[in-house]
Amino acid sequence: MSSADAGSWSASPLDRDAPTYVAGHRGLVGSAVWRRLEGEGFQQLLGRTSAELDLTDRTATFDFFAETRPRYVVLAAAKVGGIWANNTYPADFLSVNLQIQVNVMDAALEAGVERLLFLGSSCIYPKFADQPIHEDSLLTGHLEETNDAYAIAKIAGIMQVQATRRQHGKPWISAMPTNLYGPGDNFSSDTSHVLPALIRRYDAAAAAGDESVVNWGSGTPRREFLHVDDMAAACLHLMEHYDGPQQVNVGTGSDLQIKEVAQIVADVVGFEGRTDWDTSKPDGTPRKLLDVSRLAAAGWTAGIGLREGLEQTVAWYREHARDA
Ligand code: GFB
Repeated sequence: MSSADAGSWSASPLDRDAPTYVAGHRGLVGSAVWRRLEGEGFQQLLGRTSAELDLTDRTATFDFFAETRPRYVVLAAAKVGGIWANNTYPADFLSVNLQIQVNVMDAALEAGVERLLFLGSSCIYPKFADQPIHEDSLLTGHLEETNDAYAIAKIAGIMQVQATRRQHGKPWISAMPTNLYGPGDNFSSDTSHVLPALIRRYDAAAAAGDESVVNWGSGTPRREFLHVDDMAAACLHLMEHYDGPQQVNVGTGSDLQIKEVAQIVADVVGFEGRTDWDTSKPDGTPRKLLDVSRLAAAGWTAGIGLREGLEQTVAWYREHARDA
């Protein structure tokens, strides 16, 4: 996969009056992108819920593009989940994500979409990649087993962007976010990522006056967490400044151990009891800190600190999702 061509960076503003489709606009990332674009004055945002448009339905997807003719697309629609969901339903994660990506990108090509941003995940990189992980690490080693199927789907998406650039000359791009969190996340206890799971667990334990909680794994893996509003800002920055085949990492540049993160969540929700660890649950990859120097050199860095972001997310959870 081409890594030698790191692309070019220059200001190339998007037209705020152009029809712009946010695929997955009800999800964690898509809803944040929608808010960001709305705030930036985009006048013709297009969104469809999965009930209105099933993106695994190729004919329906092509019909939607033919009808609405978007000029720009942010491809944030995906089947996502935490370590347990990825490990338990690998065939679904592979198949559904491949179908969504292929249908949206093929339909976007046929409809003449000018600029498209494909969103992947930091799990595309090898399990034991050098840290922090540079974009050049892609396909240099074996993947982490708990999410290899999802990762392969995302790698295929990067390749479809690169192939479309090569064969059709489209300036489409890909971004690879680190672990994301924020308002609108999935807070279910089994299928969610670690932060929403910890928020739900510690918040419930604090409310019930429990003495202890049990988290998954050893607590020793390290993870990097980016607030989804920062991610949305990075998406727009990339679409307006980047043109190249290589995927661009998006993160904060720093990580911490899961047990440290758990302590912060406990503090934020006001839980003062004990934390135990269930080591029969998988740890996943030991570390995946992204090298974000390319994006930083192009003038974008994350602005929301983890504690601040968590306080805001806990407030959102209590208002919107706790009783769901
Ligand atoms: O966020 P998470 O599910 O995903 O888990 P990954 C991160 C770490 O938190 C793992 C631990 O070491 C988990 O064992 N953990 C502790 C918990 N308690 C919990 C809990 O209650 N729930 C969860 N979910 N984790 C995912 C990939 O990997 O990251 C996806 O499976 C995707 O493909 C996503 O790339 C961003 O960071 O391990």
